[in-house]
Amino acid sequence: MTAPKRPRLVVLISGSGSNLQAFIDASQNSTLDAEIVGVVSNKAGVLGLERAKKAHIPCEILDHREFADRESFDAELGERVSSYQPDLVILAGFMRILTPKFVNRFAGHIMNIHPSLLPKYPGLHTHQRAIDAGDHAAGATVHFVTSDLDGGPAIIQAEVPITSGDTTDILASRILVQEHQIYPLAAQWFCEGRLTLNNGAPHLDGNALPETGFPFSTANTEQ
Ligand code: NHR
Ligand code: GAR
Repeated sequence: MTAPKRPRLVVLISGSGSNLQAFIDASQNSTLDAEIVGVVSNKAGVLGLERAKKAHIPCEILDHREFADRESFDAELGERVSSYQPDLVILAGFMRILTPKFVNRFAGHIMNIHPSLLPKYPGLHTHQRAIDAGDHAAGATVHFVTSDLDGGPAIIQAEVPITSGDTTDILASRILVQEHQIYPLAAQWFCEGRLTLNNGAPHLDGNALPETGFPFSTANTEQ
């Protein structure tokens, strides 16, 4: 019997790629039944590219600074991504806002992970903003990407405490532990066909997800 074709993932990065590593690990230990067929970074020299090379994943650099504008960068990025024929595009610490044209090209097939409890703190500097606001909790949210920045429909969300004395670095690493759990899980749901978009609303096993996504329990993953 031939095994069914594994879904094809393309991962876009800009930095250290620890979420990319979580996907590599999950696909190697079969908690994610998908193949990472390509990695594209808009920055040269980042650790994420080394992680891809080590896992023998084709990777390339597309420097946004070499393009006249966002439209022309996104047009080329779209071509590169399409060339891998992906079933799902994963933004993993990818730091360039994508044009509606790019997003529409892969509509329903792009996910992002954002380090906040969306709808709180879309955009940048989320950890500092949560600490400055005196919040007692922070977290991460996986969502489908739309042209509404960090505003696409949520899939899964994990919460962590903020404790007194937390710096942005401490908080960021506490959140990253959760990111590495929930992001490959969301992708696996998608790859299994359990996660669907019905008129823009994410459903898991046919049931509409809450506005803030599936509430991931940290009970058995806390360190
Ligand atoms: N694109 C669209 N259309 N929709 C989303 O939801 C997106 C997106 C592109 C990236 C990730 C997002 C995050 O999770 C993301 C979601 C970059 C910026 C940003 O301001 C904001 C949000 C996100 C990513 N980028 C600056 C820009 O001018 C550059 C900042 C830099 O290079 O350091 O693109 O946080
Ligand atoms: C992660 O915390 C991710 O949620 C965040 O950047 C980090 C990337 O880490 N994403 C954004 O802020 C997107 N604008 P990684 O490169 O180690 O996966």
